[in-house]
Amino acid sequence: MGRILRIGAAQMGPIQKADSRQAVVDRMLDLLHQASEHSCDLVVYPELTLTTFFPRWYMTEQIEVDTWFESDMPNAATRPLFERAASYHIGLSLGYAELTPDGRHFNTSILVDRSGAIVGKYRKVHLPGHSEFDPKRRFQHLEKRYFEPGNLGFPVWRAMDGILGMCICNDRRWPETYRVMGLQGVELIILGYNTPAVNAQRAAEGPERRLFHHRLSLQAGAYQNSTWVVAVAKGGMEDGHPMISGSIVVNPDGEIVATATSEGDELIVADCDLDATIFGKQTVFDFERHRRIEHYGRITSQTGPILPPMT
Ligand code: CDT
Repeated sequence: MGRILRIGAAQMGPIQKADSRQAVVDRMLDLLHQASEHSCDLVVYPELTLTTFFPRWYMTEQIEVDTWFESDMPNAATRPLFERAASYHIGLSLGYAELTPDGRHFNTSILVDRSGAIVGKYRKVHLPGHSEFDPKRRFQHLEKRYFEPGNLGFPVWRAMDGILGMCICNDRRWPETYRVMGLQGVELIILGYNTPAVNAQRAAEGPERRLFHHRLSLQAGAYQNSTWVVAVAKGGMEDGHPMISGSIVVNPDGEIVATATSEGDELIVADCDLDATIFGKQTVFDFERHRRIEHYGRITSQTGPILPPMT
């Protein structure tokens, strides 16, 4: 029979600058209701679910920046979501901009259990983009300006009868993300993303190429660690900026088993058998038997490449 976790990947369409948290939560509640009708166990929402992708805007006043952040979670806007999910007995995960009591800023996601309690928190480690206005780009990507790198590592949690982990958007492009969780036995990785549909520094790189890299990263990460991966977009045309959608669920063989078909709010449902991770973890990716850590030192001792000397 296996350990089936029925996932609702709750893709969101665009959220405009002027949209209120309340309006966004109403849309999230609609998706949650659909998930309850499909008997989902866990609903996954995107990165920075509650607002537009504000790092595309250059801001100089911290007071303005902080309007995009949440000081509490749940808070007045999101409490109805937590309460409704608990009443349905459904777990959830969502991303938001976190402002801590001591004034620190993180790009964060949380895992909430079926009772409405937060059981896990992850803070985005790989922050893409830049920290100062860059006139050479077609648009800005100022995550390095508004967030500091996550300080919690890549933890996993025993939840929902499985071992679950989280990462956020750009993290999905880095093999280290999956492997650190793989080394803790992760069975299902959930993540949200906001990915511009064009490369700000290379106009020829459009949505097809971007979707290819998105799927390539997720499928490789799933296969090489024998884990499920659930990736959920906030996509569509946001404040005049196109973003890819393409939410998918990938099985531990690296195959895509569910895909969003729209660029709007859409729930995709997939039964993830966590026992399907076992075969890969006991054979080709049995880390204990096959990894050769004596050759991996550079992975943690070096950041950029060191080229061989010229002869
Ligand atoms: N939100 C986020 O991390 N977006 C980045 C865009 C960087 S451009 C490759 C992403 O990796 O999708």
